[in-house]
Parts: sequence; structure tokens; C-alpha cells
Amino acid sequence: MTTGTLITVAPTGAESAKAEVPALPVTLDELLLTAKECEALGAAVIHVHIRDDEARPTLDQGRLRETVAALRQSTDLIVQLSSGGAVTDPEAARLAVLDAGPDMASCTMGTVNFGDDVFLNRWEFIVDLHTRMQERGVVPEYEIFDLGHLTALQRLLGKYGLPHGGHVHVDFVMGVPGGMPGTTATLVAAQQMLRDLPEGTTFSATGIGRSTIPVMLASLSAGGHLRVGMEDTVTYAKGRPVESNMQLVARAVGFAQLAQRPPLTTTAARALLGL
Ligand code: KMH
Ligand code: ZN
Repeated sequence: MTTGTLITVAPTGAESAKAEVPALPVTLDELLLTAKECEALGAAVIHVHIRDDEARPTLDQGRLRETVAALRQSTDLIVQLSSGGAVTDPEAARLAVLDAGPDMASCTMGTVNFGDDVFLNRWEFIVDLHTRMQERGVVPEYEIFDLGHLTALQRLLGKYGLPHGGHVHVDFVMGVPGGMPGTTATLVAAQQMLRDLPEGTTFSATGIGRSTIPVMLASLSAGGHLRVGMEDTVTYAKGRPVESNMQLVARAVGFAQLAQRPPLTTTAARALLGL
């Protein structure tokens, strides 16, 4: 059944440098302003990576807690912390993200080449993350960078049970150099594989870089949801840098409305995700 569209904004990420992308929100004030404006436009979830005073990616526990509290105070957005961090972050710090008490956290379902780097996600680490989220009542978003990650998710749920809240939501992260391509054919293949997951499993999709628009259109037509933001793309169109996350959310909302699948409110999004 096709519903409205869950729109997630991923405003910062861990990969772009503030010096090269001045519009990237890296301070708490910049993040809060972005969050409020994106919520007003139609975003319901915020996928959060934070930076330190030098704008470098950090998983500092104090800053994470402060960020979760501030987002809750200023917005009604569902706060999803990244447990992926940066490719250099150690597993212990990635697991400790859950201590900051987010509504949701990402849980990447396997290792993937990540440009010239490797985004390492060992099976035992995934199991640890999944079971700790169950214990703490944090709802996962399973990040799928390659089709085999869906098979790993099927195995995870079969062995360790459903996530907190009982609903399974995945995010297809497409077009990472080293992962699955950001094409309609691949999105359809990934969607077909959801048949092996619990009934009612929902998906979002995001296309990295120039695959943003094809993936957005494919996801909307396939009944999927959308993630957009400067974590995933910093170019709005050929030769035009993204001006702000709001510009990307506004475009996603426009496409969703054209598809007659308007943005879900934060209340409807909570119901959908089992929060
Ligand atoms: N920054 C990437 C290495 C996540 O947030 O969970 C991992 C990432 C996925 O962004
Ligand atoms: Zn992320």
C-alpha cells in the first residue's frame, strides 16, 4: 500500500570538509537552524553526524547528548544518530553512540568499500549493535549499501529477532563507489529482496552524488521513502553547489507532492516506524 513519504534529512555526514563546503552545518547552532527549517519544509527524521570545534567528525559523548537534547527541545523531528561515524572511528565509540539516548540509530548491515577507504562492519559488531538497540529501546534504520546486506539482515532478524517496536525499516544507500549503483534497476532488485524480510518492511533510498535524482524518482514510484541531504550530495545540478540542506529537502518535498505522496508528519512517521 502506498502511503505518504517519509523524508529524512542527513545534513552533515562525516566526509565533506567545511573548508570545501561552507554551507555544511557543523556547529550545534547551524545544525539546529537546519533541523528547524527542514522540519518546517516536511522532513520528519534527522540523521545526525556531529563535528568538533575544528569541524572534524567526532563521536564525543558529551556533544552527542547535548545534540540529542537540543534537537528534542527545538524540534519534533525523530532523532537518528549515526552509529557509522567516520571510517576511522573505532567500534567501541560507535557502540557508545547509543548511550546518548537517540530515538533511532543507523545500523549498517555489512562491510563495503567506501571510495578509497573501507567502511568496516563485522558480523559480531552488527549483532552487538542490533541487540543493544533492542535492550535500550532504540529503533534501528538498517543501512544497505549493497544487495548482500539484505541477506545479512534476513540472517540477523532470523537469529536475534525483530528490532524494538517490531517494525523493520531499511535505507538503501546507493551510488557509493564500492557499493551498489544508484539506478532504477538496482532499486527494484533491492525492493524485490525485501520479500524475504518481515511483512510490512519499509524502505527509504538515497542516491549519492549524481545518482540523487534517479534514486529519488525510482523510490517514489516504487512506494519507497526518501533520504536527502548534504551528507549524500553537495551538488544540486551540474556546476551548481548545494546552497543548503533546505534546498534539497524542498526539492524532495516537491517530487513527493508531484507523486501524490506528500510528506508524512512527524506523528505519522513515528507511527510508521514503530516509535
Ligand atoms: N560515514 C560513513 C562511513 C551511517 O551514518 O551509519 C558511514 C555512514 C553510515 O554515514
Ligand atoms: Zn551517516
